[in-house]
Amino acid sequence: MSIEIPEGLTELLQSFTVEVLRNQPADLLEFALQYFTALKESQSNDELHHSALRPAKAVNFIEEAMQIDSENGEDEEEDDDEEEFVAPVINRFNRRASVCAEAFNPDDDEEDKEPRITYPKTDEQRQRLQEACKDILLFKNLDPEQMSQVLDAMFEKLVESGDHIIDQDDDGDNFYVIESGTFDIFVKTDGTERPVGSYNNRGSFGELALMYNTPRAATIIATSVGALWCLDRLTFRRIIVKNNAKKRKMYEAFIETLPLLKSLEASERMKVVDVLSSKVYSDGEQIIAQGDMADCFYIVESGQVRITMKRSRSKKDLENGEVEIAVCSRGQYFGELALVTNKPRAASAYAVGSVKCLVMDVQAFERLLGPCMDIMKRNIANYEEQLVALFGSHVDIEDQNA
Ligand code: 1OR
Ligand code: 1OR
Repeated sequence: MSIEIPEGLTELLQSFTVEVLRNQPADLLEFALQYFTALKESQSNDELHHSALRPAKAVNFIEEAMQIDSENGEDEEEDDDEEEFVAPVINRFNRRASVCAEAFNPDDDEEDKEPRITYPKTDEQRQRLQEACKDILLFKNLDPEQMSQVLDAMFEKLVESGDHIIDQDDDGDNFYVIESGTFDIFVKTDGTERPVGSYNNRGSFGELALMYNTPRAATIIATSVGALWCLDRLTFRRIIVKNNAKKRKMYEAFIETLPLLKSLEASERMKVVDVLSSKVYSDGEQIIAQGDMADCFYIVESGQVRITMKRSRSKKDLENGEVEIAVCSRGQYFGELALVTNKPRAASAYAVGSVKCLVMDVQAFERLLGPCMDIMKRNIANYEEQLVALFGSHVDIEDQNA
């Protein structure tokens, strides 16, 4: 007995299976319903426009990334056969039929339709990549599916000392995560370029041009051999910028209430939200260790944070161990002192109960919180006074690290 397989059945089921595996839906039936409804709709639309289902084009994703904000929506025809693939079925869950160059609208909550980029990686590469990305603040609020898409899309770039990774005023192509190496940051103002900071074997850069569609705001030059992980503009915008839109909605009201940020314009406060990420700590967990080098600034979102100092060497009557010197609660900040003074952490910080903090890296702190420096410096001056009151004699904050 021979059973005829209807034309298209295999492709249809294959595409559906691929989407199921990619999306891992909790409710398979519901997913199927949505999938086939969307498929039917897209077919009807296509018929309406007299365009039959046809192979979509794969793209050089990096080039596409560069085109995202251009007005040219007709770049569907690429000649490179090697980069061509046959789109299984047009559907709204994954691939769109053509590569069009519309600007990304982060408020667009529709299921994303962008092509997914995957650079195959060995286990060893993936492990290194995960290690490099584990403390990247911009990735902290991503859900596991978004994070896995980001990791898939990243590719490795080895650099030599002296390489210009980014030149100020260029267009933005990639976001970079540092796996290893040291990098200097230069900013040009009025034609004069000056060093404003550096990265030392950790951190990330290159987010601003991609987030705000602006020219590169600084030049980044490698000062050693190094390895970077790059994330193309398109994936960055599709995932990180979309996530930022959610973050803005979540934190806008809270950020408005912070006395520290009062001197910032509303738009500057939103930029602060863009670079903040939320970190959760469990009861007793150490957030900051006295004496460590500093690279983050913290605002308490919920719970309480205990600030402690090690026993002063100059006072014999204190017990060995740590003395509580302050408690920070919702809306208060900590971890600014080491960033302002460029010294190691003056105290330790521990979660009391479950704690949520908004965290910002040192470069963003310096870039965005300049106008808030007066408030912080006034508080720092108070620390010195409190130190005298608590320890009974004048002890310089720096001595605490000895
Ligand atoms: P980008 O896409 O503009 C250059 O490309 C990158 O340098 C930028 O994103 C940031 O990730 C990074 N001002 C501007 N960009 C900076 C700065 C910075 N530091 C790092 N980048 N400032 C220095 C703060 C330590 C402010 C200087 C006035
Ligand atoms: P950091 O970067 O040095 C520890 O990391 C943080 O604890 C520090 O920034 C401050 O944000 C925070 N002295 C020093 N650091 C303090 C103090 C403090 N209070 C909070 N921090 N005080 C004087 C010492 C007795 C405060 C007394 C209320």
